[in-house]
Amino acid sequence: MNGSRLIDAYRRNGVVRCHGLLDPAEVIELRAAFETYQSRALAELPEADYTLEPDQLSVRNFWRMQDHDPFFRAFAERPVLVDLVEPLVNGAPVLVGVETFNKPARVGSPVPPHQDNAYFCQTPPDVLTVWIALDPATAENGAVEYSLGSQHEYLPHAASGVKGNSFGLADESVVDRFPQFLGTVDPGDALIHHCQTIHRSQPNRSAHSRLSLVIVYRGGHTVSDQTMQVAYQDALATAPQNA
Ligand SMILES: O=C(O)CCC(=O)C(=O)O
Repeated sequence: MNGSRLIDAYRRNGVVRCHGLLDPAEVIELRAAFETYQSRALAELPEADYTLEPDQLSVRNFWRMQDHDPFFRAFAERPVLVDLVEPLVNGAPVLVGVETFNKPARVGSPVPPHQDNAYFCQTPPDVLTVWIALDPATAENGAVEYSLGSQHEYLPHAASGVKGNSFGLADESVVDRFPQFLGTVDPGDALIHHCQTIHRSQPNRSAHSRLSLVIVYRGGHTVSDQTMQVAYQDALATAPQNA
C-alpha cells in the first residue's frame, strides 16, 4: 500500500494492515532479541513490567521493554517506523512504549474489547499502535479483531477483571454497530490501529503461539487528560496486579 492510500485507509477505518513491514532477516533479528529478553527478563524485571497468564508460568505481556533493553528502544526509533507513523499521529512521533502480546499456545488469554486511549488518556487522540507479527496470527490462535470506523468516538470503559487488560468497554454490545475486521497476518506483517479503534482477541486454544511486538507512538502535541486518568486509576484500584 502506498503512503496516501495507507493514510486514507487509516483515517477511514482506524486500522490498516501492512504486509511485509519487516523482511525475513529483520523478523529473525527481532525474534532473537525477544528470546534473549525473555530468557533473562523474569529474574531481572520489576513485577510491574510483565504479566503472566493465569497458569502463572507463561508470559502474557512484557511492558516498557524500551526501558530495559536498548535494542527495543532503537528498534522503535528506526526511521522506517517513525516516518511511517508521522502523518498518522499528525505530528512528530514520540515513543510511548514497546510491549508484547505473547498469546502463548493453549493458554493465551483473551483481550476484552477496548479502546487503547482508556489506558493512554491522551488528548487529542493522536496516538497509535504498530502491532508487528512474529508468528502467523490466524482465526485459530487469536488474531486481533478490529471494529472498523470506531475510532471517531471515545466510549465509556469499566474494569474488566482481565489481568493485563484492566479496562474494557462498559457496554460490549457497541461492537455490533461496526463491521469487524480480523487481522490475520504473517510474520513481518503489521497492523496499525488508532487509539480509539475498538479491538479485541479470543483466547488461544491452538497449539500455535501468536507472538506480537507492539509499539505505541503519540504525536508530540498530545497531553494527558485528567478526567480519563482518574477513571483509569479507579479501574486499576479494583483490578488484579499488572493490569
Ligand atoms: O494482541 C492482542 O491480542 C491485543 C493487542 C492490543 O490490545 C493492542 O495492541 O492494543
